[in-house]
Amino acid sequence: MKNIVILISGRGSNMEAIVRACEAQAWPARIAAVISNKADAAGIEFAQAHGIPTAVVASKTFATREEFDAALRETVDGFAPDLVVLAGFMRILTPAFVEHYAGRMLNIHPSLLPLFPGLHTHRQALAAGVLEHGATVHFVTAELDHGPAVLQARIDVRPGDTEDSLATRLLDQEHLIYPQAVRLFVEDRLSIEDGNVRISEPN
Ligand code: NHR
Ligand code: GAR
Repeated sequence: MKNIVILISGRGSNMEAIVRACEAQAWPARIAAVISNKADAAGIEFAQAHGIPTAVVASKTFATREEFDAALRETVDGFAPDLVVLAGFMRILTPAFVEHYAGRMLNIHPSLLPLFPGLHTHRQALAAGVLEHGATVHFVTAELDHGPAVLQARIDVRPGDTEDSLATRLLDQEHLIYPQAVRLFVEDRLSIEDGNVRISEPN
C-alpha cells in the first residue's frame, strides 16, 4: 500500500476526485492525509467526512517561505508519504522542499504546459487567442510549472468563452486526468528518463 498525502488550499475538487477514484478502483494506496495551508479550505471538511486525517499548516503564520516549508515538510513526513499530490495548492515551494520529494510529487496546472506557467492561466489563454486550452499533470521541480509532464487534457476555446467558462469546462477534464495520473504512479508505471516521463504497460 502506498501512502498519498494531498496538499490543498481551497475547494479541493481535484482532491475529491482522487479520493473517490482511490476508493472506487481499489488502488494499492491509501489517502494518508489531506493538508491545507489555509484554515478555511473547504476541502478539509470533505476529507474529514471521509475519515481521512487532516492537518492545517497556516502559511500566513510564518515569516518566511523557508520556515513555512520546514513546518509543512515535518507535517507531511509525519504521514510517511510515497507520493505528495498538489491539488489546487497555491504556495510556491522552495527548492529544498521540492528536492526532498523529488520524483514523488505531482501537480495539476490548468494550462497546456509549457504554455502559460504561473497564475491566471485562463486569462493568459484568452489574451493569447489560442483555440485550444487544457491542463497538465506534471512532476514538481524547483522551476515553477516546468517539471516532466505525465498527462494532458484538452478543451476547445469557443467564441464567447470567459475565464470562468474555461475554468469550469476544464475542471471536468482535470477530474479525469489527475486520478489517472496518480493511479499510474501508485501502480509503479511512471518513470523519468532523460527528463521525460515514460509510462509503462500494466503488469
Ligand atoms: N513549487 C515549485 N517549486 N514548483 C512547482 O512547479 C510548483 C510549486 C508550487 C505550486 C502549483 C502551481 C500551479 O499549478 C505549484 C507548482 C502557486 C503559484 C503562485 O504564484 C504559482 C503556481 C502554482 C501555485 N503562488 C503565490 C506565491 O507567492 C501565491 C498566490 C496566492 O496565494 O494566491 O506563492 O499553478
Ligand atoms: C484547479 O483548476 C487547478 O488546476 C488549479 O486550481 C484549481 C483548484 O481547484 N490550480 C492552480 O491554479 C495551481 N496554482 P480544486 O481546489 O477544486 O481542485
